[in-house]
Amino acid sequence: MSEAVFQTATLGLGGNVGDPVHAMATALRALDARADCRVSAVSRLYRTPPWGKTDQSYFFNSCAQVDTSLAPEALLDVCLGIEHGMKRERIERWGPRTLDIDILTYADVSQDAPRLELPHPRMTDRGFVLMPLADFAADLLVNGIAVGEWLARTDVAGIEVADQNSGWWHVA
Ligand code: A4P
Ligand code: MG
Repeated sequence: MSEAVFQTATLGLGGNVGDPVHAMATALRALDARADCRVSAVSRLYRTPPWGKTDQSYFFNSCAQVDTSLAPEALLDVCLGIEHGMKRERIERWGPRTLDIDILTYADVSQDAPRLELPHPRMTDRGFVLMPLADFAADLLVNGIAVGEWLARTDVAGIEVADQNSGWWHVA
């Protein structure tokens, strides 16, 4: 039997309906419980002003690193399955949601397939992604530039740390 090869992916999680912190924590625990995924780093928990469509509630956001033997599209299927399990209602683009999981990066894969674009096309101009991601991956190169440098170029007004403890996802 051959050993599975594990790759490192990063995820962005967020939500602003119901109990998004519980939803994110449940999603991370579900991923970590799988034999083909291991959650190897989690950011602090952030409270962030709505981006894009601004007349909605504040979001909670976090990022995580996952070591996985799943191919990128299979990891997306797992994440979408978890989202649907949380009964997310997809009403409008950038609108309210209980849980959204984006695959930010997968190893050094770069692809623009519509079903899965990597790196995530909007991650480099979103403070609510870059700030949590920089907690554990400030040196990760995205499109040739480090996450910490992308963050320095980005507006982070109004973003607050809601929980300093990166173990929040074990208890929420
Ligand atoms: N898809 C393609 N590439 C990817 C990828 N790298 N990761 C496809 C995940 N999915 C990817 O996703 C629609 C489809 O995109 C998926 O089925 C997958 O095949 P979606 O999440 O339902 O799309 P969306 O959310 O309507 O649009 P978009 O642009 O993905 O929105 P985002 O980026 O998810 O942003 N403000 C704050 N403060 N915090 C937030 O978390 N989130 C959003 C939504 C807006 N404003 C926010 C926040
Ligand atoms: Mg999305």
